[in-house]
Amino acid sequence: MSDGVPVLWMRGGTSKGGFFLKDDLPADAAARDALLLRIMGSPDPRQIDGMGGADPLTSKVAVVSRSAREGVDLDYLFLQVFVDQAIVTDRQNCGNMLAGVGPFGIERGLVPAAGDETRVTIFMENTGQVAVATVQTPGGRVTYSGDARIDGVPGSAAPVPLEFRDTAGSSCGALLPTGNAVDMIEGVACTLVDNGMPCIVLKAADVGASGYEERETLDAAEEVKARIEAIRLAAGPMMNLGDVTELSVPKMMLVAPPRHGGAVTVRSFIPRRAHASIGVLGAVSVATACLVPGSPAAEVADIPQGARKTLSVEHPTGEMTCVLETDAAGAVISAALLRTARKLMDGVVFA
Ligand code: NQM
Repeated sequence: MSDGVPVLWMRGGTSKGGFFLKDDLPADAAARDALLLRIMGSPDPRQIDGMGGADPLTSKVAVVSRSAREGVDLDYLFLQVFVDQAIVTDRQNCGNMLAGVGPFGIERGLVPAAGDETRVTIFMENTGQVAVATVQTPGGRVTYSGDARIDGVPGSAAPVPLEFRDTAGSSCGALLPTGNAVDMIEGVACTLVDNGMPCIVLKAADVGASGYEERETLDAAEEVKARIEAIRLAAGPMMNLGDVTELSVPKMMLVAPPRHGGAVTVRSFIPRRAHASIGVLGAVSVATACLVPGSPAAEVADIPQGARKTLSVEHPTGEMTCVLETDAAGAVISAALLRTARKLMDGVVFA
């Protein structure tokens, strides 16, 4: 690999990382992961010898290929490269990096641009589900500039709307893997939920937080972090995830009543660091938990009427709007969110 590996470095939503063509990486997973650790500079809290930004949100990789599946354009494998441990995991998905996959596929010629907007259907290999991203392609080229704003990213950019269907039970086998709206774990009422991302949703007040803290305050709150990690380790097997000591799931979602006219306030841990905002599928899963009668999230949430619900999930740097479609029984059948993406660097990275 001394000749380097072609890569496009991109911001996807509120995350950032390397986008690789599958064929440019070793086929052997162990060799691929060793290479990615070198590229990111892990394990090292500063990632000084690599491209990672010393934050789980900027130590991410998308592996993309043309899909052989009927009606699908691209296959996307997300890899989380841990910052301070020599771990690369495919056991979670990432809806933020997903926002860069469509633009990347068009840039690399895997998907033809189709008019001013190109709908790209993406198979998410981590969870075996499909998403549709709409990419702005005026004149047949991807454009990254535009008027769309998302909280957690300065300025504006071209919109990349994302649509998800049938994400329930993506990693845990069922929306509520224990079959319960509430499980008592370590004395705390929790909803174990997976609507695209395995999450443990609990009231911030039940673990000694307010739910309105800044990210830095939560990262320094050792007692809160110890309590929620104990809950997470106990919940892993209950969520069909097994021993989650070295996994980046489930995510911890601390909820509180909304303060800015939204549906709910969330402080998420991913899982040991506080998130600067909130993950995409994490937000979908929390918003879904708000619709589960009797859950801690439902107790603090303000839910609009109607089958099509626009839920604003408040987070440390603003809000994320999730549009959820529900069926006659009130189950969530699809989710739509707005993201943006930006091409930062196209070149060759050395390991
Ligand atoms: O939940 C961070 C992110 C994510 C994941 C994390 C994400 C999602 O913000 O879909 O986007 O939870 O590890 O990129």
